[in-house]
Amino acid sequence: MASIFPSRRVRRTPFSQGVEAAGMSVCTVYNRMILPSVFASEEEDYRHLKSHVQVWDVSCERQVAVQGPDARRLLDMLSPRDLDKMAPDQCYYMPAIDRNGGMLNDPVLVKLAEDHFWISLADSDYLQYVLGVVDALALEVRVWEPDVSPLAVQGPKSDALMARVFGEEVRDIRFFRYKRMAFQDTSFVVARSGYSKQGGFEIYVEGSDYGMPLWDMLMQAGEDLEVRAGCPSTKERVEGGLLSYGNDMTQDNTPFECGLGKFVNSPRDYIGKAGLLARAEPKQQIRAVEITGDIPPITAPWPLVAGGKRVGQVTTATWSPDFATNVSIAMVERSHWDAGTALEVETPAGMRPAVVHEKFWR
Ligand code: THG
Repeated sequence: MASIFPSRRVRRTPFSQGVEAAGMSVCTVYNRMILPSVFASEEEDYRHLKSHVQVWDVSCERQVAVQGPDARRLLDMLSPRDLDKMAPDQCYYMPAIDRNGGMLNDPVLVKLAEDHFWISLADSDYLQYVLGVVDALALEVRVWEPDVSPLAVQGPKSDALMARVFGEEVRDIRFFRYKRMAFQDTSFVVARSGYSKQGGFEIYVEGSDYGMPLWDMLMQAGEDLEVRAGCPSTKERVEGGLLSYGNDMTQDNTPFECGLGKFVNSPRDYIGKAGLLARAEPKQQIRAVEITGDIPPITAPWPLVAGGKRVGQVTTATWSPDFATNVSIAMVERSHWDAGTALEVETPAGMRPAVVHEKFWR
C-alpha cells in the first residue's frame, strides 16, 4: 500500500518524532492530524495495553478553546448535558448536536474556569460550527484552536508510571477529574480519562516544545514497567463499548440512538433541543453484537439482516483474542435489538451468523 505524502495539510504532532522512533507501522488521519494505528501488530499492541502501560499520541483530539464573558452562555447553547453541577476540576463526555438533534461530535468538555473551557474533539470540524454560532449570536467570547496536544497514558500500570513523573498526587485524581501538575517550568492539566477501559490519564500538553521532553521522560521512567508507545486499540475499545464518531455514529444519529441519552438532561434552551427531544424514542440503537466466522476488515457498514429484511448495520467489527470471538458495534432496529436476538451480517466475504449481546465485553 502507498504511504501518506508529507504536507502541511496533514499535520504532524509534538510527539511525532518519538512515535516514529518507537516504530509506528500504520497510521491514520484524524482532525487533519496524524494518529498512530499500529506499532508491533494490532494483537500485540492490544495484549500489551491490557498488561502493562502505554503512552499514546492523541494530539489529534484537538481542543476548541472557549474563553470570555459569554463562554458559559455559548456552552449552554451547545450542550444537551446540564453543566450546572460541573465542578471546576471536572471533565464531561458531551454529545454535540445540530438543530435536528443529529450528532456533530462527541467531545470531552474540560472546565478550566467559569469563563474558560476546552472542547476535546472527536473527528469532525466542530470548531467551524462553534465559530458560526458565536458569529451568528454575536457572543463576547474567543474561540480558537490552542497549542494543546493530549498525550494519554493507558493500561494497568498507568498510576505507577504517572506517579514517577508527576508525583504521588496523581493517584488521587478521580475519574473524569483533573489536577494541574507541574512539569519543568510549566504545568499541565492531567485528567483521569482516556479512550480505553484499562484505566489511565490524559495529559493536555500545553506548548508543543514540551512534547518530546515529556515523551522521553515517560519512556525512561517506565522502562522497568515495560512502557511502550501505543495508540487507541480497536479490539480493546469495541470490547469496552467506546464509540467512534464517523464510524459508529454520524450526523444521522441522535444521542439516544447512540446510548448517550443519559447525557441529555439540560434544562436550558440549547440549539437543537426541540429537534432532539422529538426523537427521544429511537427506532434504532447501538448494540454489542457477536459475529461468528471469518470476517474481513470493515471499511463501510455491513447490513444486519433477519428473515431477509435489513434491521440494522455493523459499523465496527474485529477479532477479540481475549473473548475468542468477533466483537462488534452495531446500530440495530428496535424490533431486533433485544439481547439474544439471532441475526445475519452481510460482510463482503459472505453472510455470517450474529447475535445481539446484553452488554459490551467489559
Ligand atoms: N479523550 C479526550 N478527547 C477525546 C477523546 C478522549 N476526543 C475524541 C474522542 N475521545 C471523543 N469520544 C469519547 C468517547 C468515549 C469516552 C471519551 C471520549 C469515554 N467514555 C467513557 C465510557 O463510555 O465508558 C466514560 C463516559 C462518562 O461516563 O463520562 O471515556 O478519549 N480528551
